[in-house]
Amino acid sequence: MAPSRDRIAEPWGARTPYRPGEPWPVRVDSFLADGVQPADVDRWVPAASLLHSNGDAMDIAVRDGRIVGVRGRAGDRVNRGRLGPKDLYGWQANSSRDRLTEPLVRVGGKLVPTDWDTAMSRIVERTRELLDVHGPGALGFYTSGQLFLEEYYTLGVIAHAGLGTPHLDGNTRLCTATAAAALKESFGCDGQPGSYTDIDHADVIALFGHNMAETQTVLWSRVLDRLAGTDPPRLLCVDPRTGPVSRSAAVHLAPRPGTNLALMNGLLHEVIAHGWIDRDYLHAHTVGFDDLRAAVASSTPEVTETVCGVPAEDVRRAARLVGGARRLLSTVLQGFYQSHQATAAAVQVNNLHLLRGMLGRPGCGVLQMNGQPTAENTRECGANGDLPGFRNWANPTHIADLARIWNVPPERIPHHGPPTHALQMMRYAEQGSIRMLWISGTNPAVSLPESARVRAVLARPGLFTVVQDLYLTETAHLADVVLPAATWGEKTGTFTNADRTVHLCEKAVEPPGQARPDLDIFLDYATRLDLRDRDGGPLVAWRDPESAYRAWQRCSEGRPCDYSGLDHAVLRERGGVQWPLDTERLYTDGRFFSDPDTCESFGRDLVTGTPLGETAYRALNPSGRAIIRSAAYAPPHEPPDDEYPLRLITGRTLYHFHTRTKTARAPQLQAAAKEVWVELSAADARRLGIAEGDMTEVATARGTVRAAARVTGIREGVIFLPFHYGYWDTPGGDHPGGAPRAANELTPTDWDPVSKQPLFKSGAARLVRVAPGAGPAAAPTTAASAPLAREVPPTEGGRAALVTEDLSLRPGGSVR
Ligand SMILES: Nc1nc2c(c(=O)[nH]1)N[C@H]1C(S)=C(S)[C@@H](COP(=O)(O)OP(=O)(O)OC[C@H]3O[C@@H](n4cnc5c(=O)[nH]c(N)nc54)[C@H](O)[C@@H]3O)O[C@H]1N2
Ligand SMILES: Nc1nc2c(c(=O)[nH]1)N[C@H]1C(S)=C(S)[C@@H](COP(=O)(O)OP(=O)(O)OC[C@H]3O[C@@H](n4cnc5c(=O)[nH]c(N)nc54)[C@H](O)[C@@H]3O)O[C@H]1N2
Ligand SMILES: [Mo]
Repeated sequence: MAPSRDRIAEPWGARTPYRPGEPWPVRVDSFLADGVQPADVDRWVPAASLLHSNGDAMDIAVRDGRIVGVRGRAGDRVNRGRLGPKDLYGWQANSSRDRLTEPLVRVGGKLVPTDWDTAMSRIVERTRELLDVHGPGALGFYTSGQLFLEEYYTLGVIAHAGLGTPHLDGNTRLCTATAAAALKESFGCDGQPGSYTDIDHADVIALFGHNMAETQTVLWSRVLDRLAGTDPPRLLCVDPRTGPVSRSAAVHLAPRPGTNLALMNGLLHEVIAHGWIDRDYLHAHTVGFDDLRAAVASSTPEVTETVCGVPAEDVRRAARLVGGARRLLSTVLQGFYQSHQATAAAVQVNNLHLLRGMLGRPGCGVLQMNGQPTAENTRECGANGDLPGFRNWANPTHIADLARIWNVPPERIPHHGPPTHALQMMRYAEQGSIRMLWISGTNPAVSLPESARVRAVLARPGLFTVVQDLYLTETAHLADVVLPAATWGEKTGTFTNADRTVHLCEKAVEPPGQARPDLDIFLDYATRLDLRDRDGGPLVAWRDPESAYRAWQRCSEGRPCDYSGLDHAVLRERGGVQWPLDTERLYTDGRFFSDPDTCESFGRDLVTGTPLGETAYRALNPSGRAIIRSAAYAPPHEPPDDEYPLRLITGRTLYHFHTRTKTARAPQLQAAAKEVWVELSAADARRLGIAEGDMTEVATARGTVRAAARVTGIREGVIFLPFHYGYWDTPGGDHPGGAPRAANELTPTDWDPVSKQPLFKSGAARLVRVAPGAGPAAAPTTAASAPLAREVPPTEGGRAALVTEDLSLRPGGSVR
């Protein structure tokens, strides 16, 4: 019998140490429902995880037509059998009794059950009416980073080629818009340069605003296994909080929130001043170095200390670490992306690699991370507003190419300006020009900034809202039509993780009641609208996941994200495979997708976000080099003052996913982090007279939230709120007395000018104690929310959370 382990208490499982350049050993994690033995399982159905962007390959255990557990796939390049806590326990949410099983429509102010025909007819009638009277600009679509590639591609074709509306975006705007923008600015095109296998080779790994231990637990296990082996890498952690990442780091920089660009400029200043740069690489493969050198000339460690609140000596140590690396891997995530100079700061990480000539070789990679599982596909397929295949809306040849593939007139495809971003769509809905908003796979009433305003917009009588979800969420509650969707395990589709690994995720069981796959819903809409191409044929000519995928393969062919070699048969046989077929790393030859005729974007001004245009781009970069873009630091928009003296940041905990619609319905996960808390430093706790567990009120200019205090190692002057806890009861049933607890009651409507990603990680706040606590806060003790106080009981899952970890298998030995 393989050993078992409580993976709530020990989220990263057993160590399997390895040395640089060795393959990561296999460890197969599995978790089956109570009383079910492996021999009881009828079928194992191949899938991959949909609760983060790591793309962990797994098989779903099916018994009597029901999901009864999961097991990691040993042979897969991404996880080699490992699964994280959300993967292991999260599937239980599928069979929650409160799944939506029939469509709902609003009648006399109330949502009442109906049939599909009635619900779809309402949507189609409203669409036609709006098209006739107001044109396509009255229609908006707000989708997700959690559906499948086939679904995004279909929705994108409907919106762009069928209806002709520019108002299509994903919640990826809140998530990975900056990753895409930073890649476009530096390399001319989206597309992840690095590979997860860079962890196997790197001697220095730098994490910029990325709490990998909690948000990509399996990737963090890979790092831990390198750290436990011979010749371990050294880590740089840039995060105002402490946690497993900072504790494992050789250097931890805890900057003031919102000063990332100043910090990066300081690091680059040191790297350049010490000549830790690869002149040959710079000369052969880049443009813009002189501008960068000038831009960071005054960013000495002392200046950096003043702005960022990080000791000058630590800046020097960090610069020595990255400047002396032989194989440097960097990862970037929300600590950088959800800030006011997000793209400008993320681009400096790319610059660090360009300066050092560290790209396209084993161990030398940048991972401008994704967050959501399928965010990559939202971007590739153009459901984030961009055009599919990373095509450039400002390049008429790209538009003509798409028009040919879709067989529509080029003028049908909206391309007269940048696509409408999510917060702008909300603004149009508020002003009344968007009159129908179709929301799929996202819960904006909780996840968009300034919740009070979002609720008001979604509830506006003039706005017809469609919500397509699994549950009656806070958002669905405000809808005019609610469509019950099938989800992971109940439908087949393809998706791509943060390192370009594509997985086929197959249907294991039937969806509950009348719930339907998102693909079927979009196809039904296209059919009912009778969308046609220019020869009168059906615009959307595919009928199922397989034919939708083939259509996407044709659309992506010849573009950087070329799926043409990745047939379903290949994915079935091999598990995870990277695009383009078997390309471990992009840019191995120092050639980029940045040639003016190829590139996805002609670039933007990093300070204002203004598109720079083709002429300027051709002059700057005529021949496909990487672009070194620089920018001066500017202070955050809402600095602390007397009334709001603290800096509020928001984010995640290991056990929950976003608005918890799935994780609150998985008992082990919900029990591990039952209720909202606020993290503060010991110094602030003393000053404010707050003790562990005390009930506090957090206030900003937007609103207030009640949360129990957790005193942690966070930077003084900074407080942290997890954003998982909605304003409305979920089956967790744990909302205390109706006091607001959602982080986004507090956040501002504001965004990075280049990527248009909202600023969830800055803002001024006040914290006061309102009542003594009845015990410690319900915050996990295992990671960044670990208490300073020793008497807090550790977070454990007990018997119900025991997971089998099999270390006896070899890669290939257990693939299905
Ligand atoms: N457990 C779990 N895993 C998840 C998710 C989840 O909800 N739960 N969601 C997935 C998704 S969609 C995403 S986008 C990713 C997000 O993954 P991460 O980006 O790792 O998660 P966050 O908690 O949003 O933010 C990361 C860190 O940024 C730090 N930070 C805040 N402000 C600043 C700043 O100004 N500068 C710097 N340098 N750091 C700062 C915070 O202290 C925090 O530790 O996680 C994915 N994985
Ligand atoms: N304050 C603050 N706010 C944030 C962030 C932060 O760090 N701080 N992070 C931002 C980030 S990075 C992200 S990614 C967003 C996430 O924000 P959301 O996307 O709003 O959060 P989720 O809870 O994942 O919502 C996904 C919804 O889709 C449903 N769903 C799941 N699977 C399917 C399916 O197959 N089909 C359909 N139709 N529906 C499905 C779920 O039930 C759920 O209601 O939040 C953002 N908001
Ligand atoms: Mo995200």
